Amino acid sequence: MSDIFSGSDLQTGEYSEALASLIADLNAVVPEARKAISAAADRKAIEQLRVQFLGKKGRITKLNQRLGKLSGEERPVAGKLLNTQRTEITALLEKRTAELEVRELESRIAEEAVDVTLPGIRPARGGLHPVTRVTREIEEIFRSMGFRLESGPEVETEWLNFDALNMPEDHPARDMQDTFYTERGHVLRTHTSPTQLRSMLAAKPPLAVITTGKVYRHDSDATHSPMFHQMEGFLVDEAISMGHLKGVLHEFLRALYGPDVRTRFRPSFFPFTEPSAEVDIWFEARGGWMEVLGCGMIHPAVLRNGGIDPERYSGFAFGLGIDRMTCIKFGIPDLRLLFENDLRFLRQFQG
Ligand code: 2NL
Repeated sequence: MSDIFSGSDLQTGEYSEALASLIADLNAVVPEARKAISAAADRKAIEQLRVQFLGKKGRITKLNQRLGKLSGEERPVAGKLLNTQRTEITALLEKRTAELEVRELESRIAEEAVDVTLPGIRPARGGLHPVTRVTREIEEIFRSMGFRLESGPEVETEWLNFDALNMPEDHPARDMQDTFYTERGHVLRTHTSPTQLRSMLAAKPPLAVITTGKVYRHDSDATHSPMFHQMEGFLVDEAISMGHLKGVLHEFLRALYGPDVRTRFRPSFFPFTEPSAEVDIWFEARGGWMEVLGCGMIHPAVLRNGGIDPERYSGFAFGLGIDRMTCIKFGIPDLRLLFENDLRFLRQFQG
């Protein structure tokens, strides 16, 4: 509809110079607008074109002002034509705007599209610390033999940590050099034995209990850390002998190191057991015996401190360093590696 004027609207078929030139200009506007609007690339360009053609100082307004120069007869004809052209341009602008909106929406949808067939990002998987793994393994072995697991406080009374275990005031382990003292009469437990005593004091025999946890000693080198992990266990009932001790520990070491493990009991000394022994296992690869735990028959004085009558009951006890056990199991050369939490080290034990 670029040329919609027809002379038949006028009575005479003749019209003025002013009308002729206005009609010519008007008829030129729509094709021009059509071309510009179809080329508009975005809504900002559309807005500029709207101002340029329909705005207060726009092309149509300027043409509108020329109506004043026409005769009363010609004016409505040209006015009608002008309105038609304005409507036409408005429609073109609207159509283009709608097109651009669709295109914008399409490109946004394309941009935001999620390819659900892409493989996901694998979450980093954590793993248990080797000490935790060995702790759980040991706990499970003893649980299967009927021992129950108990835990206790890491700040203990000097009495439970030392005196009750037959380690009197002048015992070398009580030296400030070896033990962390906290408030009066309290220490960071130097072994898990005080928790074992708590178990004795809390229940009557028969008792079969193990304890695992952190213990503290003022010591630090390749084979000693100021905090380390210990596991202890004891069994008290009537007529418990060294034979029961050997049987339980042999079964434990077979479960932990395999059915072919060779064990050796050597006499030793601990203040809280009598007699006392140390247990070695044979390491084929290293061609030697290796000490893995200490044990013995619970000293009668210790049983009494645990509220148990040594005339009626007897029992055995044992203890081992879990960190040392972990190093032996995995061939770790320096105990301190266990406490540095270097992920390059720890990742080797994921599984
Ligand atoms: C070792 C040796 C041992 C015990 C711990 C114990 C506990 C009570 C009574 C008697 Cl309540 N004994 N514990 C006995 C013998 C040895 O540990 O080499 N530990 C790392």
